Amino acid sequence: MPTTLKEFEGVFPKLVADLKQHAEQYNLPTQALKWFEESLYYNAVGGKCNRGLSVIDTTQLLLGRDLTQDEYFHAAALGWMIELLQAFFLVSDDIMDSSKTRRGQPCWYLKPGVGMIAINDAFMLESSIFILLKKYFRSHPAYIDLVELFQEVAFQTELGQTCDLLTAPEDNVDLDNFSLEKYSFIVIYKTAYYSFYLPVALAMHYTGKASPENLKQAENILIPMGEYFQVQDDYLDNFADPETLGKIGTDIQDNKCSWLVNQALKKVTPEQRKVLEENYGQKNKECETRVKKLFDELELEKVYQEYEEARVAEIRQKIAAVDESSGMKQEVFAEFLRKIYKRSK
Ligand code: DMA
Ligand code: MG
Ligand code: MG
Ligand code: MG
Repeated sequence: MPTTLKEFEGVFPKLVADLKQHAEQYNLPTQALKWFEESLYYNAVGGKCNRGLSVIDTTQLLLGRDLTQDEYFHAAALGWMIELLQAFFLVSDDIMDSSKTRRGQPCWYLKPGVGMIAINDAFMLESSIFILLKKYFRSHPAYIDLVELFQEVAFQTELGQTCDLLTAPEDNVDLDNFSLEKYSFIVIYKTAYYSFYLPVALAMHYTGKASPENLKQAENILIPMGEYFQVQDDYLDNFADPETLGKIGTDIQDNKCSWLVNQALKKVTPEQRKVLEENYGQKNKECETRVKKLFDELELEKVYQEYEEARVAEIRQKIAAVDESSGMKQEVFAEFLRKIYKRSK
């Protein structure tokens, strides 16, 4: 049975207490300690936690049995470390994307009294990962692999964010700059590694099943799954109800090389392309509305639904071809796919 969000969230207060205790050794002022705690709860909790939950589910599937209390805690701790990594990325991503809301509340940097302190808070969220890793995994045989994995995946994500931002200059809208090749690079790096490969790879290291072959096999399935997930994110940015999604879309105004604009460019007439040239990437509500209207005219919703079915069929085929003799389990990937298929938030 997959674990529940409630059970997973039940572990977080213990980890916050650990982090506070670690900080307290430096006798920092109470105000700073409270600030750190508030940032941890505000930024790491309140999402779907698919990444964190997947570490636990994968650990259970790889061991082929229920987890002991101690194993559950350790798998959950690794899961929360991904959620902390995600919090670090989201706090900074929302500043860079000029977003307004996240998980149904104001973005952290927009909270009164926070502002650009959020940048330092993002760094603290990242550092928290390594404090917890050391506390709970220092004597685990895979300790150094776990540390290196977090460091490498963080670097990969930052590379993706670099390309995401560089293909979306604020002052220069040039549709020729976009392409599906660039898009694919951006989303594999900014999203797929940390959201899909990382949870499964962590569970593989934790359970001692991280042979190079198993890791490669996992990567071959999880990277396409992560690409599909970011296509969903781009689709929802424009087509979802912000109430349900918990965030207000920014991709059109931000001039992003999103999946939708790339699909639009494949279908536009010269006149429609002109509309896109004049209205995409403008920090202006009317221009945004005009682009949204064009996306409707081009029936991008339908294009998306076709993409979704084709992509999911492909991923299912890859899953069915996984050789289980080396200890890998098809269900690891099937369960992950189930969590995101046809998601609306
Ligand atoms: C998400 O890209 C990537 C990272 C590393 C946070 P995004 O800006 O499309 O995410 P969101 O739509 O959640 O702001
Ligand atoms: Mg964003
Ligand atoms: Mg972004
Ligand atoms: Mg997005």
